[in-house]
Amino acid sequence: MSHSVVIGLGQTGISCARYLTGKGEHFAIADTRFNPPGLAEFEREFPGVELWLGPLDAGQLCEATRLIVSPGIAVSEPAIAKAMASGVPVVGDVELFAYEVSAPVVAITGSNAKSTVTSLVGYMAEKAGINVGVGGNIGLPVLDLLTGGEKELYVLELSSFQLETTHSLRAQAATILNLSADHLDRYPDMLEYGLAKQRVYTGCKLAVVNRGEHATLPVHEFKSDLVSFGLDVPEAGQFGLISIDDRQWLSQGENALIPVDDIALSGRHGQLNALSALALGQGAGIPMDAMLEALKDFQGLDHRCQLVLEHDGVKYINDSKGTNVGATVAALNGLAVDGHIILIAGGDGKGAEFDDLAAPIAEYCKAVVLIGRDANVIAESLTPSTSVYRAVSMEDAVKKAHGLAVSGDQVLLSPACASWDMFGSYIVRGDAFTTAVKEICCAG
Ligand code: UMA
Ligand code: ADP
Repeated sequence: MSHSVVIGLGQTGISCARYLTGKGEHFAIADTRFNPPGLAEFEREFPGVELWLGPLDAGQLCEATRLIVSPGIAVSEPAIAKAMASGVPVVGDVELFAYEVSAPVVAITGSNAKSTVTSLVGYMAEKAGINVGVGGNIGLPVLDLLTGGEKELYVLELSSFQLETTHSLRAQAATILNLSADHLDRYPDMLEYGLAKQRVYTGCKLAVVNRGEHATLPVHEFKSDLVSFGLDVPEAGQFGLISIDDRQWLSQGENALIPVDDIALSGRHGQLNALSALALGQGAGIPMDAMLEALKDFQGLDHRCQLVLEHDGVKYINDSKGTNVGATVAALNGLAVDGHIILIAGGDGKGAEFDDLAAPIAEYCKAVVLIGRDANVIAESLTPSTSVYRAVSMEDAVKKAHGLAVSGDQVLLSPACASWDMFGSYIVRGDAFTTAVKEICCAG
């Protein structure tokens, strides 16, 4: 019997199974793990559906009519690659979503700021009274957005992994917000990683690019509209910053939109994120006045440069979502308090190099407290004059940072690494920081 094979029994796999069941399609599910997270849900919801656990069997996959591959598993995995080579089409959940939607889609990728900008564009649409669905890599599988009827607009955060298996999404507005090293344990080099992200522009109506980062521009032949954002003075039609009577404004060309002091997002990177959201929202037809209202009260998301508390004049900031070097560099530049930051960093570096951390750390940090598996790799990348301390746990790290901090300093958790070597997720890591900060400050 002809059938699709869904690979992966996580959130995506379960959403694909629901979608295929709804369409009355025959399918099987495979997962390389013997006890995948969606197992109990699967057994409850899909009795009778064939399930293959353990190492993928190339023979079985080659007999499928198509493979629907979850983002957590690489399409270069030998059994999948073999099926592909024998002509079996390989798609992902975003591709299935693209077959179904007729409403416009805003597609957002990049190494950092995806979740922030995705939520912000969604919030702008809500402010305008638009019935909007927000999902994707941010945490809600795209196919789950289709339940309950079609929305007027979709705002999707897309990872490079999801884009690899997407061919038909023709976004109304699409962006690569920025590009810095990440996931180099899954890509041979930055070129391949960047090319996966470039797929977001395929067939889009408007490309929104970061004019400060050349790698965000479409590299393939591109005939659609293009608009840029950046922190410099913009040319006509582009988004940027202008000065009026010593006050900085977000602007489109010469058209001043909102003073930077009036937006709730903090830091230079917050301004950049606001500008990209305005460009995307305009491309999707969200009225400007609603977008500007949204900027006044959109505070950002938890675990992204989030103030935990201020104690004895020291600010404790949770940027646990800083999971790569580019994010931590942006957080340091965004806070930009010369010599007053005590940075807690380290974890699983995902194969990255940390050289780009050295300069902003030398400029902004009075000390660095390192945790996790790649602490030594980070320490070796820093300038010799940097004060480096080691900690064995988050509590230990916060204790050391607390001991070093004086009034006017900021203790920043921005690890530049994934959390998996010590914590279940960046959320668990951020919560551990918050708990330790509260306990240590209250005791002290
Ligand atoms: N896995 C196996 N064997 C399999 C299938 C998966 O070992 O056969 C492992 C993967 O290596 C991975 C884990 O299982 O470590 C989860 O993979 P998955 O594809 O089942 O993940 P889902 O639960 O479906 O969640 C995915 C995204 N996860 C990944 O891309 C790893 C979620 O992004 C996303 O929110 C969700 O789909 C809905 O779209 C998470 C993420 O970490 C937040 N994304 C990466 C990032 O942001 O850096 C890309
Ligand atoms: P993503 O979903 O891409 O991981 P998030 O919105 O969750 O992005 O933010 C992740 C981290 O990126 C934040 O913790 C912050 O340190 C950093 N960041 C925020 N804005 C920017 C930006 N414009 N450029 C680079 N890094 C940024």
